Amino acid sequence: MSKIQLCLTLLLIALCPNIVIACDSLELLDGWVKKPLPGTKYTAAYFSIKNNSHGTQSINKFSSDQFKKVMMHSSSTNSEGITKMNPVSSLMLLPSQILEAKPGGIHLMLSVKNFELFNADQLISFSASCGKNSSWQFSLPMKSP
Ligand SMILES: [Cu+2]
Repeated sequence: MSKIQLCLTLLLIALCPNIVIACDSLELLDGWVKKPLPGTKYTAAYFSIKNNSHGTQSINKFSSDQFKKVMMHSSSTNSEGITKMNPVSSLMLLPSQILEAKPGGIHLMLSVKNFELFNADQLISFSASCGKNSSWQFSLPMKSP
């Protein structure tokens, strides 16, 4: 690639607002983890995340050492009032968008290792992955439901 071609390519990347880039500029506004009840295998985490960048951000995985598994789910209620949860493969945030994960909607489903390990107000560390070599760490407090 010539120098001019390289410059043009870089310029194009800089000018294009909808290119998906790394996990940059994600800001946690709020969030919490529901303290698992004794004997339960799953609990959930909720949050508000803002994309402060000029590019679209896409989170394709969450993980936490304090849980066996972290899954992205969305809940929906049909016309008969039955609520179903479906796996979500990625969460997309447009520039300046605030993504709200809340009860009855998008949430993180957490598979519990041992409920006795948790105390109320304990901080749970998460890592969000936005593609190759790009991750973002944040923590959420645990609260009793
Ligand atoms: Cu779920």
